[in-house]
Amino acid sequence: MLGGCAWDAPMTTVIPRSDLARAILPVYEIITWTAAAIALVVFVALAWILVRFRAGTGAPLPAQTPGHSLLEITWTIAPAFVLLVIGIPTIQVIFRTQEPPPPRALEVTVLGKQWWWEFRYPALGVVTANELHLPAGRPVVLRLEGPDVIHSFWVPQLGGKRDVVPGRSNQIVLTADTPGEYWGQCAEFCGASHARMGMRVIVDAPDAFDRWVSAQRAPAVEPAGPAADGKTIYARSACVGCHTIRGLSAGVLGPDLTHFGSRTMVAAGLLPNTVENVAAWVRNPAAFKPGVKMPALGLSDAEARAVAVYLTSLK
Ligand code: HEC
Ligand SMILES: [Cu+2]
Repeated sequence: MLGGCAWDAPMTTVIPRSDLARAILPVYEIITWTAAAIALVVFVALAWILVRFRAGTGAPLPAQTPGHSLLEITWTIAPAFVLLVIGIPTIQVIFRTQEPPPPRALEVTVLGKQWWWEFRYPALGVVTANELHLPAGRPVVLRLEGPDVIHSFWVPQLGGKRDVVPGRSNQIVLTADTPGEYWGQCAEFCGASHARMGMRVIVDAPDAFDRWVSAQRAPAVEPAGPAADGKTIYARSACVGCHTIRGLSAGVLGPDLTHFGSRTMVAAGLLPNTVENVAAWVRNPAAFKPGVKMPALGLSDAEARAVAVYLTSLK
């Protein structure tokens, strides 16, 4: 209960920041308060019965009541009433959360992979990973797909979780309303590093979103100075088989790194995107994520650092 009272809680469900989350919140409140009221009645009654009817050892069997119509009717009707109170708003909101996207909705394909997220904007020609940018005030439809196992897309302040099922396309339709940064997390156990499959959603004001899109569409910057050495090392290492940097490599097993330096975090919300963290990650990814699908490639500290300087320069 004390944990629930934390004020600085980026994964709160009770401060909604999208139309979808605002639609779901009242159901959560109704269920919480109904359950709290019932728990109060049950525990007070239990405590009272325990104290009032306490009998020592050897006390005779109390009077037995075989069948009591009034009691039985009451405890049938009361729960049915509770189910109605919970069920009616729940069903209304379930239909609300399944609405088809409006025609002007921005489409984003969300791919859940062990243990990171890929975001593709087919109409904009943008591919990125782990940080989803959305324009405030515009409806979006997130098409959830996955190549490996079942994951679940969950950004509490933007709405309820929804499973990402291989071979199926689930979708979430929402309009984020407040620019800001929101934390998300895979919410369906998907293997060793499930707990480290986080993400960030960055909701931008519309003009900031347009600027982000043009920056993402631009080709990767040409590095100068130490970053140029990093590029050479990257280009001759196995990195190119798994990662895309447009104009340089076209791997698809790992995140697109064309604009890696524009992301705030490394490895699905795990570490701040600094040269030190990227170098440490490239040296030994498994130290950060058990079971990770990126091997350690035996780069020296100096090589890893040069690669990190290069990658973080790709704004
Ligand atoms: C066998 C495929 C493979 C190879 C080879 C590989 N990677 Fe990766 N890489 C991945 C995968 C998969 C991830 C996602 C890991 C995760 O977050 O769970 C990843 C993640 C990363 C990330 C973090 C990306 C982000 O958005 O957070 C960086 C940076 C990175 N790799 C750099 C490199 C560099 C540099 C090399 C070469 C020295 C390399 N990788 C070689 C598969 C690979
Ligand atoms: Cu998971």
